[in-house]
Amino acid sequence: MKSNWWKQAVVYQIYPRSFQDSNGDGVGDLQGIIQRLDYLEKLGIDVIWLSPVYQSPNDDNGYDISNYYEIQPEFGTMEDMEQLINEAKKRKIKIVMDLVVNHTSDEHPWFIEAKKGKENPYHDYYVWRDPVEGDVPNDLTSVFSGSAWTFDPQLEQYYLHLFSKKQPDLNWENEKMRQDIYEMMNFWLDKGVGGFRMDVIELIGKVPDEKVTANGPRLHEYLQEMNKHTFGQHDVMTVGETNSVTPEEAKLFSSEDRNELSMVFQFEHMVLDQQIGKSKWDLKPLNLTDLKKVLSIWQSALKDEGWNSLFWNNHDQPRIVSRWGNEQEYRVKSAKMFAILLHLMQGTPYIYQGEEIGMTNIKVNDLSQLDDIESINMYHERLEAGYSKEEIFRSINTKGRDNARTLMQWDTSEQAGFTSGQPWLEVNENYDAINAAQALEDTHSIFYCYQQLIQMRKNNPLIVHGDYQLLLEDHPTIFAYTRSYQGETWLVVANFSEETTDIALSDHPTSLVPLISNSEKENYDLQDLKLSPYETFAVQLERP
Ligand code: TEU
Ligand code: CA
Repeated sequence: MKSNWWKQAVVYQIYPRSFQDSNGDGVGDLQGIIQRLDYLEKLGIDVIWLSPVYQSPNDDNGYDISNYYEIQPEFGTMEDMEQLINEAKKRKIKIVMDLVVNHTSDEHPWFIEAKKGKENPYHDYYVWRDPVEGDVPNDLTSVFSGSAWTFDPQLEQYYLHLFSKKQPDLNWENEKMRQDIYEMMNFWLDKGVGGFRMDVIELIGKVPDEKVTANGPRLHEYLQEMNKHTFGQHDVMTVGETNSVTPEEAKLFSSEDRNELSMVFQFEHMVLDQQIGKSKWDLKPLNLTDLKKVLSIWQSALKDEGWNSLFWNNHDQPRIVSRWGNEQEYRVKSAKMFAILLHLMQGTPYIYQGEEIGMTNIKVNDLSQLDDIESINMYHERLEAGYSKEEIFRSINTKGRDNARTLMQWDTSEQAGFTSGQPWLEVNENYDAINAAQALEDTHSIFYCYQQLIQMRKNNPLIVHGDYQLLLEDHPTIFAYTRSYQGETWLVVANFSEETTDIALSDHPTSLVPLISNSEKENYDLQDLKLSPYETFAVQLERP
């Protein structure tokens, strides 16, 4: 029987490389995560989404898997993994694995076999095409720059890779391949994992000859088959990463009666600061009314059918407080604004490591400081295309994925307490002011704002089930909405700007004690609101 427990849950994403090193080799690991479970229990989260920890050559930091059944040695052993699952379980925390099955590493045995010959039984596990007029089969491109096709001179064929050339796409039309994937998923379910985050799962139905990548014709057939043969037999959660999904398509993935997934990550709000029709690197300022409109559409669309995930951050996105808040003067206030706005919406919230202490982007100005293949490939591609280094690094410092991958900042000791050795990536120098130890000491820290929001979700069914209604939709700097459930109504108001904003909200009580806020005010007069920069609060308008 499905309990839909994940509708009340809050998820914390860990990027293991950067979370906590336990053995001084400068790379985060599983024992390091185990050491920090008490911290996560204090925060109050219910689930850890663990970015990939399987064996990988790390071309894309683990999103290129060479063995789904073995733990990456630098992260630890299978025993460490089993210990993490059990130690988390003791704290009522589930471990959700990152399932990367759109592609494998080119060092996976399947691909090594596939390259041996067209007759090899594993050859058809991947997507191979003959040259067309001596060139690539078509103009499909990789997310990481360049063509999505790489030529294998032995086979005299191209293979498809929508990401790096070391990440060959799997051919989901091959039933035996699908069965092997399901067998692997059941291996992890039998270990007691709490579910899966499914990497670029919208791509597994691709039809390369028609240049169809997302939402291919058999996508939902595969997901229903996967559900039936694996997680559908367990009371676990699944979340699909679907970069291009629309609200209507999201219902196809997450409506309960379709027996596919629990929810999906939609990215419509995550592209509002890039020039339309261009790439993430082509920047434009965020327009708040666009953000209000997009998030509200998703709140309403999935109100009765499907389920929302709620996030500002992940390992691919820049830090929200730097991106759309103010990482200097108003860092704490703007970080709390993002937390309150998101966590009082309907859906399952995701906290990315460091978000709960207001970690920021990092400034780089040289290629040697980059780790992420996406940024490095863009650097070379755009330098060749004539972009200036200044333009390139403005884009990378604004949107590069390394911004999210700097070391978790634990305290003011060397390397922010992340490692006793030389870290794999440089630490953000602001760790002396921004770190978990300082946050735990400060009752007004961002950490305790998240802790309060997580506790509110557990104590108030209105947050999970309440109807959402946007207010002042055209207001350029105020983001305000209500949540209503069984006769109770909450009002959430944020001054999403650096200007002091005065507003009057029609005929409401004039003195309301905030349920939560990022200010010291003891009550709010809704008929005469003077909101300081990033000031945010929630009040109860009507009692049940
Ligand atoms: O991301 C999918 C994807 O398209 C990302 O590359 C992301 O949307 C983009 O970088 C934003 O600029 C998933 C994983 O989250 C990512 O870390 C992997 O690199 C990618 O798939 C390939 O596995
Ligand atoms: Ca380590």
